[in-house]
Amino acid sequence: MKPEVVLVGPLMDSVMSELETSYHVHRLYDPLTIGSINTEKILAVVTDGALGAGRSLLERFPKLELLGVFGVGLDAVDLAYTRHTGISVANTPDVLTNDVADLAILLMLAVARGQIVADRFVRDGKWGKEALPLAFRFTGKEVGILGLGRVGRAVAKRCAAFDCAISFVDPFASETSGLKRYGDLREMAANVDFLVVTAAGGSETGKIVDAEILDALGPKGALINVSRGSIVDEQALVDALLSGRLAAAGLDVFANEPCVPKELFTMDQVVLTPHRASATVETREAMGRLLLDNLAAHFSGKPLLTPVI
Ligand code: 8YV
Repeated sequence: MKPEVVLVGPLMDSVMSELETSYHVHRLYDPLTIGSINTEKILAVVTDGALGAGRSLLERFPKLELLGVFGVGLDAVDLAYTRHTGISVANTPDVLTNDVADLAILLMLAVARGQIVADRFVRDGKWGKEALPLAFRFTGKEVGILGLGRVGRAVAKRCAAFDCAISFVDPFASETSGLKRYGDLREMAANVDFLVVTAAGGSETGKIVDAEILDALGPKGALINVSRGSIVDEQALVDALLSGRLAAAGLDVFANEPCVPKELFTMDQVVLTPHRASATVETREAMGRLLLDNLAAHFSGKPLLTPVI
């Protein structure tokens, strides 16, 4: 008999078909079948980084053994509950690191070089008729990284190739290979051109990038966020951009996805992407493989490949 698994939200087709080959899959998001789930039989829940799994969801399945997360972020997972009840948790770290760091670089370059405006200028037929304002250089700029985990380090490595001066804030980082450490986020923000948010989301980092930090980053500074919208006070960000107290922003994540503050839509100094940092074919396939391999390991009595402790 196939183990019974609940899926919190849809996954890519290739993962879905392999999942359905090995498991009896119940879709929590399908109103037609949701009522027929025998909660006593569910042994695993599969979710993603954005949807996570809160206590009210996990509590519905008394025999739950495993939570598989298609993503690295665990801020939407009730880890206190999983630890307390002995539910194993596996996520998909490492395989997405490079793509997330690539997007951070893309956003910095797009912001500095005015890429979105330049593209629109050509498409609108303005080339040869109007002047396009000069952009700004990225090479050699000061980049401050908030959160020197896997993604933060990958961003630092890429910035080094652009001859940037790199600093970071991360009280837990050891082995920082010559990067400049700041103990205080405000102080770092005041000394960099780009503040890149790569810290994990969650209660400890909620809105730590607030009006004071944005003011320190200042009218020549840009905020880049590829981690979680919850880390930034979004209203303070909108206000700072509107008033020119902050120069620009490149944002992949938002406080209340998929809702984006509408004020940002008309700002040429802002580049927006819809939480797509890991959304490449290669990375999403690798994330799917890791998720499936973790499930297979669990149900064959082997250790998880990427357990969350
Ligand atoms: C994914 C993410 O977009 O890994 C994470 O924590 O937020 C992203 O990689 C997400 O898990 C898929 O919805």
